[in-house]
Order: sequence, then structure tokens, then C-alpha cells
Amino acid sequence: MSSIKGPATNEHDGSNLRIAIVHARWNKPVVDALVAGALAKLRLSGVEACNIVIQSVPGSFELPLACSRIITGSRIQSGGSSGDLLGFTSANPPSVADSALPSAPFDAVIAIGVLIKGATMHFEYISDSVSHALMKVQLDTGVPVIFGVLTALTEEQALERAGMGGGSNKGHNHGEDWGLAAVEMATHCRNWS
Ligand code: DLZ
Repeated sequence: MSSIKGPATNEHDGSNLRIAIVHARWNKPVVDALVAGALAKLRLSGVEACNIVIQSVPGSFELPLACSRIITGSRIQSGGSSGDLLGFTSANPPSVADSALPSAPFDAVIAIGVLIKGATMHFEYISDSVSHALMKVQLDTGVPVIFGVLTALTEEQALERAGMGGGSNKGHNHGEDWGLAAVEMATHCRNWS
């Protein structure tokens, strides 16, 4: 019997959406596969390449602040209220994958990181603080922040959840689900405002 896990299909048109992917560089091969999975589903949903921005940060601990600044910075670029910006302003925007970006606020941000448990309590502290902080960013800004942080107990678990597992079952690339979730939540939030 196939697994019952995962979101049931719910297709949405992403052609008018602007979406950022913010990803950590720790455990990069797995992160890269997850980013590729998310990107593939964004594009399949109609999100234009020029409306997708990709920003990397060192590790998962940096994801919440980066997501917050990218959301606030994009509002500044499009003439929204300024808030507290630190480095990201209209004169100094977050580094972007495509220089020909339209100036519009982001409709959703996908935060991607891979935490793998080690010998110390580091994993527990970062997993807990990052998940709470990402939730806070989306509630504070009103912009969906998709939780793309794997909290794996082993490297094998992480690889399987990026579709890179060994043996006959390569697993499923969860980045694909995150891409679809971003398009769906961005669409809902436009309709709800
Ligand atoms: C330091 C650290 C460790 C040990 N493990 C991970 C990890 O598995 N995944 C990850 O994304 N980041 C890790 N980091 C880096 C922290 O997230 C952070 O970048 C540093 O502590 C600097 O703030």
C-alpha cells in the first residue's frame, strides 16, 4: 500500500506571484536537491523565473532573520512602509538570482535548511528556535513562510527526504511539497486580503 502521507493535490496558478527561496548552506548537497525540488514545482505552477529570488545564508539559524528582512525589504522596494531594515533597503536590496526583478512584495517565502542531529544539544536548540522564529515571521508579516527545514536524526533520513536515499527507495523530495505550498498559501493570502 502506498503511503497516506503528504498534502492532497490542490493546483493553483502561480503566474502572478513573486516568491523568494531562502536557504542555508549547511549540508549543501541535500539543501541543493530540496531547492531544486521547490523550484521545479514553482515553475510547474506557472511562477515566472524572473519572479523567483534565491538567497543563501550560512546555516539554518540565520533563516528567520533573512526571511524577515527579505519580506520587509521587498515591501520597501515596492513603496511599502519602512520598518526596521538593517542592511536591506531599496538602495541595497538583498542579493538576488535575477537582476531584472519586478519591484513587488513577495507573496511567499520558502525557508530551506537541513539540520542533522550530532553529539550535542545543538540540534535540539536550533530546531526549536528556528521553527518558532519562522512561525513568528509569517504571523508578524502576514506573508506565508513555508517551513522547509528538515530536522533529521541521521544523514540517511535527510537524504531520503530530499529524494536522494540509497537502495531501491530514493524517498521523496520534500522541496516539491514546499514549492506547491508556497503557491497555494500565496494565492489564499491574496484572496483573503
Ligand atoms: C553550527 C551548525 C551545526 C553544528 N549544524 C548545522 C546543521 O546541521 N544545519 C544547519 O543548517 N546549520 C548548522 N550549523 C550552523 C548554524 O545554523 C549557524 O549557521 C551557526 O551557528 C552560526 O550562527
